[in-house]
Amino acid sequence: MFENLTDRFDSILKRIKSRGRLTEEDIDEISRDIRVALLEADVALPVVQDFVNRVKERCRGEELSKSLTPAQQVIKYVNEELINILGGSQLKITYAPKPPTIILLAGLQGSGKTTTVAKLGRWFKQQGRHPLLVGADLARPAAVEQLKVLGAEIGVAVFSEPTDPVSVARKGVAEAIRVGRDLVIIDTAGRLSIDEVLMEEVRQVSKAVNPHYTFLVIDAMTGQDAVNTAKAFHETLELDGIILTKVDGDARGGAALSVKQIVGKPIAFVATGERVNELETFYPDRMASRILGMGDVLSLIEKAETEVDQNVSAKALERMRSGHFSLDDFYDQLQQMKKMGPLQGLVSMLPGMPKEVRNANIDDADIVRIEAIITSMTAEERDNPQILNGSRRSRIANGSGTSVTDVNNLLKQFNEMQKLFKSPGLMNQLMKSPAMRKKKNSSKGRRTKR
Ligand SMILES: Nc1nc2c(ncn2[C@@H]2O[C@H](COP(=O)(O)OP(=O)(O)OP(=O)(O)O)[C@@H](O)[C@H]2O)c(=O)[nH]1
Ligand SMILES: [Mg+2]
Repeated sequence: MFENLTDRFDSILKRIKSRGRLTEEDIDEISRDIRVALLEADVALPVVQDFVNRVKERCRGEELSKSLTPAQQVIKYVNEELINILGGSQLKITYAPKPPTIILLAGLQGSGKTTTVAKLGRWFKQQGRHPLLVGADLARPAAVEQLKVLGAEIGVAVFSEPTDPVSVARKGVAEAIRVGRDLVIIDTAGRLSIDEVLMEEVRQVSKAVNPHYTFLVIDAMTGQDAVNTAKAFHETLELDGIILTKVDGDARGGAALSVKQIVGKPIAFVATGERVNELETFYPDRMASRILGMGDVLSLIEKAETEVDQNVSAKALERMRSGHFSLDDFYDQLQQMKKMGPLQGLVSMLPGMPKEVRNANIDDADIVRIEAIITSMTAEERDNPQILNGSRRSRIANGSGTSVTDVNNLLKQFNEMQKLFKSPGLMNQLMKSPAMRKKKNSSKGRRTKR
């Protein structure tokens, strides 16, 4: 999701990266570009207008912070406004003090309700809950069967009976109480469009069981239409949140970016594929970072300032600059990076990374492997990786429980990194960050004293 938008923001921000200060014309240009980018992503017009106006106002209104470059400043605003339109903070589920917690799912035909009921069942099960799935979609003969198959796959019981939806829902809740299940997830019939009869049905179901959470399931690929649907449903049902499905097939992300502001309800979960494990809790801030791709340099800097040992970083930076960045330094950096939390996406926080690198995933398992490889080398090898011939490489692979391919890949990556460090652009960017400026000044101070 959001690939197109990420690329657009990338090019907007690249253009202003080298500017010393932003003129009125710069701000107009940025606003225009952001507007086009959001419209292309199929974001609802009022949302776009609000967004652009707010970013513009902030660019104009505020004294440029001394510690940030104009580009970083713009990124900061865009990032904050993105988080804002994505819903601010994450929706947290609170369980009913008197179980079961009742969850009702509604949505258009084919939006992914039944699949999502099962995904949620699995998700809640992982949270230590004991769900019961209730099949109250009696409009389509195969619907209950579909839910039963999914229920069996995730090991969660399914209740249904061939009566009517209201009675199934009611009995489902009673059944949960009877067998000691603390959570009920109700699947309802799909509506082709906003159909009064079916709307009335789901309203009746809702009235009968009085759910703690009502989620609307919408298909991200339907973009603006999805948002209009959501609005109509909200008028009938009082939604608590949105579950956005099929984001795996949506490169634009317009629905995700519009729905909170238009409907007033946040996205609670996103479904990223057909399989039962493809459901994620929705975090507005993480999503904003993902959208900005390179844009998360700011929190990287913030994190680096608070969590990273500045002496180690400064030392590594000096070594990068001098062209002697060894695998020991690399290892130190990994340790620093680990302090900053989940590594996923850390690369994407770095400015100026090519798209391919940005989209590559580094996960924690990779890091464990890299650490094992580096610690299996001798000091000499770490300092001077060029001496790593075939037999040394296979010894290291054996010692670290990895393969020669893993070792080769690491060395290749390391070489690329070294090349990158030698490029003046990146070094300038890093040296401009507040952390490094502070460092430079203090070392200057020491030098004059001496
Ligand atoms: N790629 C992708 N496909 C999905 C996702 N969620 C559901 N699907 C697919 O979308 C189709 C419809 O899903 P269902 O769960 O049956 O949708 P529904 O809303 O229950 O449909 P009705 O009961 O007919 O209204 C199925 O083929 C699912 O496998 C998703 O996140 N990504
Ligand atoms: Mg269904």
